[in-house]
Amino acid sequence: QNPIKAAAEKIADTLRGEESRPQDSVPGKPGPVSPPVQEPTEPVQPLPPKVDQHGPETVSPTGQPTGAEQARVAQSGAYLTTAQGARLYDTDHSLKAGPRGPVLLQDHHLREKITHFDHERIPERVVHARGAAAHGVFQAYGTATAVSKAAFLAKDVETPVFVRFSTVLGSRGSADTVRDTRGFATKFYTEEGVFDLVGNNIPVFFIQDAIKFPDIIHAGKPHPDREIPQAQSAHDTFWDFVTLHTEATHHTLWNMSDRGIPRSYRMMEGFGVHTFRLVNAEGATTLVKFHWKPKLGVHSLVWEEAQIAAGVDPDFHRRDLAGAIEAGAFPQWELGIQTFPDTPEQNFAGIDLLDPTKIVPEELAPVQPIGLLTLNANPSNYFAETEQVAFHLGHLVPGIDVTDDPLLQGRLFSYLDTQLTRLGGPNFGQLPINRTHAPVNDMLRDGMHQTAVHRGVAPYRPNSLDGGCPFLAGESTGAFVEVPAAVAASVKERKAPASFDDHFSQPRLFWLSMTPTEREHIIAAYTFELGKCYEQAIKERALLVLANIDTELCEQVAAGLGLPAPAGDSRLTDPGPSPALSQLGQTWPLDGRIVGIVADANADLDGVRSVRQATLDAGMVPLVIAPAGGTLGTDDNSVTVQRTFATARSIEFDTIILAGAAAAGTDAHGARDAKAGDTQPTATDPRLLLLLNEAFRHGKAIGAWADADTLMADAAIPSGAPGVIQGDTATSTFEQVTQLLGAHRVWERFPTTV
Ligand code: HDE
Repeated sequence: QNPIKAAAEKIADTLRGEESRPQDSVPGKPGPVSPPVQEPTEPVQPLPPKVDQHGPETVSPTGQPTGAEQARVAQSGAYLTTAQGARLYDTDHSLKAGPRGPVLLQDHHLREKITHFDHERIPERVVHARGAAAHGVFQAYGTATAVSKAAFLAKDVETPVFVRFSTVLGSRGSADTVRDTRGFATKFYTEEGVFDLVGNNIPVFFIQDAIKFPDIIHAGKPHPDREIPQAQSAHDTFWDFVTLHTEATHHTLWNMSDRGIPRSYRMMEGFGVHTFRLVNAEGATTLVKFHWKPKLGVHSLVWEEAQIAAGVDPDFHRRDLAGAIEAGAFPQWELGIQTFPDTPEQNFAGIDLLDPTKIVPEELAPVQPIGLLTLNANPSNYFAETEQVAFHLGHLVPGIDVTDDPLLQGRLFSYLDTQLTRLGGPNFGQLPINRTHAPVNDMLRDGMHQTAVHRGVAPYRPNSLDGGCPFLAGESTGAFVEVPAAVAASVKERKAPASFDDHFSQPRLFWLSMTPTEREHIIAAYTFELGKCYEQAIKERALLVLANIDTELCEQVAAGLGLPAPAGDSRLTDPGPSPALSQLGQTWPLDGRIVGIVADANADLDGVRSVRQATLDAGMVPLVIAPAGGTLGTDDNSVTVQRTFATARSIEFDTIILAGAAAAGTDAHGARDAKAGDTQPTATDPRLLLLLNEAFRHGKAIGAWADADTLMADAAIPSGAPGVIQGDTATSTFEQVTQLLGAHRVWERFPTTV
């Protein structure tokens, strides 16, 4: 058989059938990790779509695949065709008058191919353009039924979800690890219709009124003249605005904290930000704030890592999410609610619940878990799913309603409006990723990109010609009925309530809740960002703002900028800390963490194999790093190299373990310097020293099971430094390193200057 034809048929088979998929490795319900964690970047058969990928219509309510419907629609049959299905025999040459002749206008395939390509792009999101997403399932605990009648919150109900994470400021091709807020938007395909929870990883916002949104975004985006800097807040217009508009102080402080540079989307909290109103089956209402709590804990990069990653691996977060899911280390979050009585004041413990620049400390209103989110499948097509998904706060289900938060109210308008431009018309709800899983019977008709074939003659109500169909539902038949919340009689005016005026007490609460290490990072972040501003007046104004938060913060940043600190504000109060705001001090699961094992041909390869296995057994990913690629050891018992000194950079690893002789630093010379027949050890490869030095400065555990003193000294790692393990055996080294990993970093090494 013709080999090309055979290959084409094989691809077609893969696209067609579930049979070729290994059933035991199909991502399924939340539960034990399956399949065992593997290196995410190793190519895994079958050809796409792979077992970790699903289209929106291939996932059942329980997250199980239901068939490759999506692939069949877009790609059926083994042969390349035109859009009309005519089979093609050549797609490499345009139709010409002779081999050297002019191209003929009648070449439909040429024109169709180029024309479609010319129109492949759609406008990127005006904010949150850069994103990564995954499919999953939400399993309700049933604990919310006392406060909400939403069907998907009832005990053990499983609802398919699609979650898109994003950065706010950067363009679609910008780097993942910039200092910014992250979006955390979740689409629940419930049986009562779609519910979208469109949140961020920071619980407060820059502004209190939607009318200020264009201002903050224009200030944060690149300067309009030269269009620099990309995806950064470290520039004059951003700091100009946030220092003049002091309601931005709280969010800016969170951005300057470690929350602005998450380690992974899997390790971020999510917040609904606004207060929402829940309604139970009896019609009683409760005000709530939504929280997503990651099972892996809340972890961050250090600033130097974030900067290195932006160059070395701009897709750092996107890769991490897809890789973890592909490896079977499914990320999980608990959804929780803080509940508040729905009183006319809409105020709790003196905090205005309609002010989106305020949190309610968890110590005052604990977060009560109501369900578990598991992301268990990667999208099959970035554009069709991640790019075309359209979230909207107005996508509500019975049991969940909005409040009068002026920021929320403006958002209710904005999302539909922007999607009309971005997705080219009013029918984007028919795109597979946006389609509800509930029956639809609307009277919306026609428009650009209409793909539904509506029947009947009477798309209006009342009608008799279609027998009065469709009918109106009532509350007992599942209608979404707005809560008849009272609106205080008032006059029309452009004003904010007096309770929105306090812009500093909660930033101070945040600052006072930080550990010394976290404070050091905040000081460094302000010093960096303001140091990138040109205008002296902006820096001085920023220091005045900081003086209203904390005297030490202001003085330290002023010292870094080389400016006098303005006098501290004598009215600073001590609201007391909220320990829940700090990221430090706990021990967290290790799922999906990356263990770098440095080895060379002379290393203790049995030890390397045992550390690899122990890493896999612990649900982590081992990556062997060697001077050059290929394998180490003899053919029948070799170790595969996954990273070389040229491709490994410390940011990728949560810990570095040096194997046997490699640890001595005598033979870990680079492929770059090595020559065939070398017998004498050469100097240690500077890239290995850099790897170790960076891992050390970034607070990562380092282990070795041979004498590594010289190597450590060469890498400027002080002898006896915390978190540097000199083990006797591979196993004991691994065990000690693992103990340290649970705390995320070796915090005793901070404060440093990174
Ligand atoms: Fe958004 N926001 N936003 N936002 N937002 C958009 O909608 C807007 C705000 C958030 O992955 C846009 O479809 C206004 C707060 C996320 O597709 C746009 C205001 C929070 C995403 C828009 C806000 C968010 C968006 C751009 C002030 C956290 C990405 C493209 C009133 C609670 C969703 C789009 C995705 C996207 C408007 C404030 C979160 C322009 C006017 C507060 C996660 O409609």
